[in-house]
Amino acid sequence: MLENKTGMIFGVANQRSIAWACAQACAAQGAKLAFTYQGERLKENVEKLTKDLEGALVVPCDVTNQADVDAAFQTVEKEFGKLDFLIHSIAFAPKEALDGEFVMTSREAFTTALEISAFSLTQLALAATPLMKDGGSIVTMSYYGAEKVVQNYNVMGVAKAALESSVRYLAEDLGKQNIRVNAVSAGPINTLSARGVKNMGAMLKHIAEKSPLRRNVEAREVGNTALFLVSDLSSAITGETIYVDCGFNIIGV
Ligand code: 0WD
Repeated sequence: MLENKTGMIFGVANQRSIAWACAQACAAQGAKLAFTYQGERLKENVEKLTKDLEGALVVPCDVTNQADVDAAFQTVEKEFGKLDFLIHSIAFAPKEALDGEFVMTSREAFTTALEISAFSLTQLALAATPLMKDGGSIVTMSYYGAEKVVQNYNVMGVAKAALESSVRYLAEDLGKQNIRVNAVSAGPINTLSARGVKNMGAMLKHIAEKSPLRRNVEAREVGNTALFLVSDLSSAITGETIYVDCGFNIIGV
């Protein structure tokens, strides 16, 4: 499905990362992939995970550093010549902001969370556009806390609301170049980032009881949806937020 396509994947931290599930789904369909890692602490993880993927590139990229972003895209242009898709699976908020009341969010925590978790999509979309010569597809990861209050999700919910809105504005801007932009709103999955959210265990239990499918989503299922969105099977879908949450979002009382 993705033979002769090249993709860039942001946000692999370890084998549990949603980005890694996306990478596995895309690699299995023949995509050639470039991975970015944030800082030296994650370099070894990403290199080990990707060592058996033929032709995979691994480049550093902390999105708070524009020089890193520029260098990463230059390397991809040099090695791959073009880009067909980009998967953005990055988020961060200081730990203290993910506990207690939202009203206590500091200016610094707000700015950091919004910069890394929301602005980075626009930043990466702008850098990717010149490489998407035959059109392209950009996918990001969101969460239900963007639209409803989820205890302790706090400023990350506000960042995800900004992210989902950015998806719509980017879809309009880039549609003229046949570049599609979509979000996947994933149900909670026990990853490194998720462990930063308090009461994750209780949340997983609640969803397993209340969602229509009576279970939690697996990273593999989010990866498969990302694969659909970067493939030509979704060629008329842009600006959307697609739920991959075992149906939890449709439930009222
Ligand atoms: O329940 C979940 N796990 C859900 C996650 C449900 C719904 C959505 N998501 C979202 C997250 O908010 C995020 O946007 O999916 C995305 C991926 O999250 P993940 O796979 O759950 O978490 P993780 O494996 O930790 O990957 C996120 C990575 C970072 O990992 P750590 O944990 O080291 O912060 O985002 C990257 C980093 O690799 N990251 C950055 N990358 C570049 N520059 C930066 C940065 N400044 N900051 C964080």
